Amino acid sequence: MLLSQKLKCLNNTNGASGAVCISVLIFRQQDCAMPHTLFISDLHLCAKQPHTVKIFMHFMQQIAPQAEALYILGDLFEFWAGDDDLDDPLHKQVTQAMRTLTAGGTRLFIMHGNRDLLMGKTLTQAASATLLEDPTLINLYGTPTLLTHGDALCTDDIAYQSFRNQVHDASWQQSFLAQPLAHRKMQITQMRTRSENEKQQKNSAIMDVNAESVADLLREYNYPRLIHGHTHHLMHSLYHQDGHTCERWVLGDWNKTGNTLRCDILGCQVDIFDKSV
Ligand code: LP5
Ligand code: MN
Repeated sequence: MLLSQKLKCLNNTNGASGAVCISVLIFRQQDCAMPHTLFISDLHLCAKQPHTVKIFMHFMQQIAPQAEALYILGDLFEFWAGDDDLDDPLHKQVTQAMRTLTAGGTRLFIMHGNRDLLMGKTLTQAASATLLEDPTLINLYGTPTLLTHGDALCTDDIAYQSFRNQVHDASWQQSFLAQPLAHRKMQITQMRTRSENEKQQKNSAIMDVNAESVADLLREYNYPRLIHGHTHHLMHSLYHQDGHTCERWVLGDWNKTGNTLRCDILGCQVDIFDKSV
């Protein structure tokens, strides 16, 4: 059974960026015939969360094959320690599901998140996927659409941005990847613990996107529709920027349910689903 959620948005009357959104839960038949593209992010797949893995497999086998293309906008995995971890049973299962999807004709694109920024060519080849730069501008059924993970927009989170600069440094990545896999995993566990501790000290506004950073990005890319994840705040809003109105879709994380943004020539909508047992 597919549970679908539509987000209806009302424009802000004060002309500020953003909009007021209400969510309406509905049941509906998927219009499988309409060519469409799917977007997901923040699944944080790991062996310790088998339910989420089951939902992902359901999604890959039943929902994604109906799409022309699937874009995974970061944090597919809880963490990615390097492409030499492809033999891990979960990683094998995921890459196999991806290969099956692309063999069926659905194009697959993957973008780095902050958890899996070390995904490389060996993984994308094993998955028959294309690795995207962050951000990437696409033409989505005639609408210019900018895709980003979203963490780069959280510019109020100074501690995170400084961590981000460090781990995005190519030589830092090289020396990290030169260490044994088990050692890397241990360090990542330490980073995760420290990150979770620090997040508890931060207020939630700091960990959200900065409105000015969003505005700058929209301006830089000539006012596209924006789709991103990372904050886990599933929502749709309208940005009124320099006389332009730009749609902004934020993807949700996966846990007990999965969610996907489904876009076609008529527009986008969110679908929320669990695994039909
Ligand atoms: O991911 P999420 O949403 O929980 O939190 C993020 C930010 N945290 C992170 C840290 C990652 O979770 C750690 C795991 C990364 C794995 C892959 C990296 C491989 C690195 C090697 C590459 C060369 O991204 C969190 C934000 C939050 O989003 C919201 O935006 O607030 O940021 C932090 O918590 C960062 C901390 O404030 C500062 C950095 C702590 C880590 C320090 C590492 C110390 C090294 C110890 C081991 C050697
Ligand atoms: Mn993220």
